[in-house]
Amino acid sequence: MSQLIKLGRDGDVAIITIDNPPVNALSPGVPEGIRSSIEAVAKDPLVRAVVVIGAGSTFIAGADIHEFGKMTSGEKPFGTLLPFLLAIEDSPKPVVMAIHGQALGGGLETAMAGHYRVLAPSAQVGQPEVKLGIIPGAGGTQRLPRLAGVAKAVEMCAFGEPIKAQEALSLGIADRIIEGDLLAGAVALAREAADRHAPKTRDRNEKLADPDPAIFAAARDRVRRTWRGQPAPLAAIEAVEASTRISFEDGCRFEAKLFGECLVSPQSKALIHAFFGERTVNKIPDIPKSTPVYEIRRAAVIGAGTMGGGIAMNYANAGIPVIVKEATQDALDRGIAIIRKNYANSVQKGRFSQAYMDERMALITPQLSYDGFEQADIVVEAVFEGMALKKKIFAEIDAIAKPSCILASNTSTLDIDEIASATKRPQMVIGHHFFSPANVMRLMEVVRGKATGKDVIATSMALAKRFKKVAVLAGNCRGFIGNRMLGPYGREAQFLLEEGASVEDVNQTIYDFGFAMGPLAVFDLAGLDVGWRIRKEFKHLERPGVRVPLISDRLCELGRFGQKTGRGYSRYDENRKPLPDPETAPLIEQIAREAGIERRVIGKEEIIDRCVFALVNEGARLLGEGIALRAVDIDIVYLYGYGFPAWRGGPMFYADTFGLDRVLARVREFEARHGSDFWSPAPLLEQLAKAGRTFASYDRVQ
Ligand code: T1G
Repeated sequence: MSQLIKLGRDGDVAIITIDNPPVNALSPGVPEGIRSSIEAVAKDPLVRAVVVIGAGSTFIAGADIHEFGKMTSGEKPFGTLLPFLLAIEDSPKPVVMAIHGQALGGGLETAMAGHYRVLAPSAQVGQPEVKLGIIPGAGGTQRLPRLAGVAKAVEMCAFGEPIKAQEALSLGIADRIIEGDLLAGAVALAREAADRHAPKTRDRNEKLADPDPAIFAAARDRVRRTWRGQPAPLAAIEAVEASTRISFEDGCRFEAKLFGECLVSPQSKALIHAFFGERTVNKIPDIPKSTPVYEIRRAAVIGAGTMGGGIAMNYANAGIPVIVKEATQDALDRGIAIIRKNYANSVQKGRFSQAYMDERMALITPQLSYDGFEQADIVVEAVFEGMALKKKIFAEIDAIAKPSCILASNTSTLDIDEIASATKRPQMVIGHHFFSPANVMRLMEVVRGKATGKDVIATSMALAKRFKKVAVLAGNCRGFIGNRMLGPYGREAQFLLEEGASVEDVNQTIYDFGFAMGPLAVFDLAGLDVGWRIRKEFKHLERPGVRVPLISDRLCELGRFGQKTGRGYSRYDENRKPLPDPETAPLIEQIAREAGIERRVIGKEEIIDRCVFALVNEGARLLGEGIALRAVDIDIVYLYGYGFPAWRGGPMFYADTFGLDRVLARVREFEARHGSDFWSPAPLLEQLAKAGRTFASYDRVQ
């Protein structure tokens, strides 16, 4: 019997315990162990019923995702869990599934093969496979509609969100919710059911009759609007729809076919890369899990602007009392009003209750002084992006804050070491770069200065988890990872305009590539004046005679800052809907003429390659410099901070898929045409391409 499965007894009820930490995935040995246990107790006359339960924090979190790569690379054959589940369903003795934590993917499929399911009140069940670019592959699209009905099964399989225990009970997925001792409750039901006929989910067809075709049409429409470029959700709908037309066995065969097609798709490979990437970025080679962290019980934020307000909400949402300091009463009132409005919007949308909002607001203390800062465990500076002002503030808080207080800056571009030089505790200074809106965007760049302590970094990574954010560690350079790469990306978008592409061409092409928004639309959203101020701050770094993008500055000189002024690259109506601006194209033609730039017809492929490979080339450069620990860290930054399509895996993964030799050839082409000031290939890109290697292989040796 595999060590992963333990077989015990409680009188006449057999207890099968799955013990495969950390999440009881259906790794090799687990399905086999459960099956042989079921078959063993079937022959045991003293056993009248069976309970299956997970050890540790959860039931089964699904198939072992690590195994998929081996299947798609041909290292191991496509396995199927179907016979294992039929063995459970056909057990002569009733099988009760006892679920705590999560039953996800193959975990819910296993549970549904049982005859009864009991849930702990906090348990969740779901079919999240589409988030990995696949569909349920072990009968989930056939058994779930039989238990929960067609409409809910379509929603759960096509969109992948888990549901809570109460809803599972009301839908018929769960038979009971057990308050208190889950195992005891499961054993009790098993004993009750021992002499009853055990209902097989596959035979329960009553909920499949006459489904409303609108269910499928509405789901397909929603997929087209919200899951662009991803085939898996449509495949999931097709599979559930099939369950209403064909037999269970044929339905499982059809599901397995669609599952196989999805698993080998580039989208699935990219999404599985992103799944593990999100977990890898947490691991910092020289900062072991045992590194001590500071306890963060009280916080203070300086600046109640867009960023400061959002940052304060993160602390309040994590239950940490937070002071918000501003320089003037007006600014403070404006900032607090925005925080209150953000919470009220969420209450209105039913995301949480008024009571929850009131509790959060009560944790936020607005003020104009530094009173109370001496008790803070962390102070976050979120003021205007100017070095002089930041250094003045860091010197002030350094003098007030207690020695163990972490001093963090939300700067998005400035030198953390120079900011730290304004204090006597550079080891306590770190960058916490949030993304706007800071209470929504999941990414947090944690910027390590040369003196930043490992305990301060470990504390910051742990704090990000409390904020439910994905934190990526970045080295200290101008713009860190994300914004440093955004520079060349934005440059190329503007150069493409100067050379002949239209604003709509560039935005639509990059949108169709899969980004949440085109680059010029993003700049209009963020406000062109933000970049304009930063460029002025770094004017002294411009290289004489080297071409610089001209359009954004010209638009700003005309007061066109983007959405906030109703005009930027595009014009915006009262609902902030972008519209082509008839004055933009002639203005760009004039700028190009004045600069002697020849204009030509530019195709979609060039727009994509110049924007995306500008990201890749700069990414390879900062990876080679060690600013990013791994290529996957760069991918996660772009997925969670810059709207890069997850189903393409991130810029570095995309480059690997495209082939680094072809990427290098394209970069060299652009270098020949546009000069090495912009397109000299990053040494690491050249090195890996020449060696026929990938960024992923580079990560493996890091
Ligand atoms: N397979 C392999 N490893 C897994 C795993 C899985 N299914 N789930 C988690 N891990 C690893 C993860 O990489 C991390 O490793 C550690 O466990 C802790 O995870 C047949 C085909 C369950 C909600 O999509 O959503 O079933 O970094 O940090 O925040 O139809 O993990 O420590 O080395 O995320 O507490 C469907 C995926 C699979 C669920 C827990 N299942 N997992 O979150 O911990 S496809 C899923 C999660 C399938 C069937 C199909 C979350 C979690 P490391 P963690 P957490």
